[in-house]
Amino acid sequence: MKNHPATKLFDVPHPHTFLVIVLGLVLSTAVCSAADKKIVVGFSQIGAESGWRTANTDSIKSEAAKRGIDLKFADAQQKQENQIKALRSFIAQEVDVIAFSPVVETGWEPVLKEVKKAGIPVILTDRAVDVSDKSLFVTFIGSDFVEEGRRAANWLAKATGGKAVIAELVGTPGSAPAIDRKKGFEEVLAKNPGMKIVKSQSGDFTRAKGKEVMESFLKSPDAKQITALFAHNDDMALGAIQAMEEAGVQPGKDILIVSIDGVRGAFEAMAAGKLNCTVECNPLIGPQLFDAAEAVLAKKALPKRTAVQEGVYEQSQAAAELPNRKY
Ligand code: GZL
Repeated sequence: MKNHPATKLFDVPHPHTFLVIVLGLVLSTAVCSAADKKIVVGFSQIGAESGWRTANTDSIKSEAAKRGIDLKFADAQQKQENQIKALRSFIAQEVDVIAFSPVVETGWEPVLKEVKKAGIPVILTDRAVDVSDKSLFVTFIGSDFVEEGRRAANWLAKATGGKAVIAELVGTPGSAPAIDRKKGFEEVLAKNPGMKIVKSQSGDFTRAKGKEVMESFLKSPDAKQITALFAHNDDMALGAIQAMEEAGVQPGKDILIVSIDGVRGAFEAMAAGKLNCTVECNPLIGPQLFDAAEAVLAKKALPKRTAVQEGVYEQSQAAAELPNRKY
C-alpha cells in the first residue's frame, strides 16, 4: 500500500516504548497523588465552655488550614460520651491521626484500645488521661496544671503576707486541670498555715456557673470572713466578679482574686482593678499539635510529654500586656 503522507507524520511507537510511556504516566500519577494526599486528622474538642477553649479551637483550626491538613473536628459539648463517639467515628473514617483534649481523666481505656487496634496514632492535647498502658497515646502536649496551682497560691501568699481566708471555684470535676490546679495550690497552702480554703465548689469552668456559685458563697452566713478567691479559670473569676459587684462587694479590693488562663477578659478586669492576678495557661497549641502529627506519620520519635511555655501576670502589668495578647 502506497505510503500516504499521513503515515509519514509519525512512526507507530515500538511496543516497549509504549510500555515505558504508560508506566511513566502511572508512576507520575501515583507520585503526584501521594504527594498531594492530605494528612487527615480527627480532633475531638471538649466544647466551647470558656474563652480559653475557643482560643484553643481557633489555634487548631487555623493551623490545620495553614498546613493544608484535612481536619475532622468534633465538638463534644463537654460530654465524655460524645468524645468517645467521635473517636469511634474517626476510626470508621480511617483518619491518619486522632487527637483530642479529654474532658476528664478516666474512662478512656476501652476506646483507646479500639483506636490502637485500628493502628491509628493518638495525640493528647491540653488535658491528660489516667491510663496504665501508656502505649495508648504517642504524646501529650499541654500545660503543667500542678505548677499553675502553685503559681496562683504563691502569688496570693506574697500578696497577703501568708494570711487569707479563701473561697475556691473549682473546674470541671474529674478533669486534669481541676485535680492538678487544686493539688498545686494546696501544696503551697501546706507551707502557709495562715491561708485556708473555707469554701470550695465547682463552677465547671464557665462564667455563668462561676457567678452562680459565688452568689451562694456571698449569701452564706460566714461570707464576711472571705478575703480571697481562687478560681481555676478566668471565666469563672469573671462570673464571680459580677456576683461580687451585684452584692456590693468590691472585687480585687474587698476580696483579692487570683485565677488561671490569661485570657483577654482577665487582662481587662486587671486593668480595671477588679482582678489581681492571672496565671497564664497557653491555649495556642495548634502548631505543636500538627508538628507532632507530621512527626508521627514520618515515624519520628516524640517525647511522651511536651510542655507549653507560660507566665504569671498581675495588675501592674495588665495595661501594657493587653495589646500583646493573642487570645
Ligand atoms: C486548661 C483547660 C481548661 C481552661 C479552661 O488547659 O483544659 O479548660 O483552664 C477550659 O478555661 O475550660
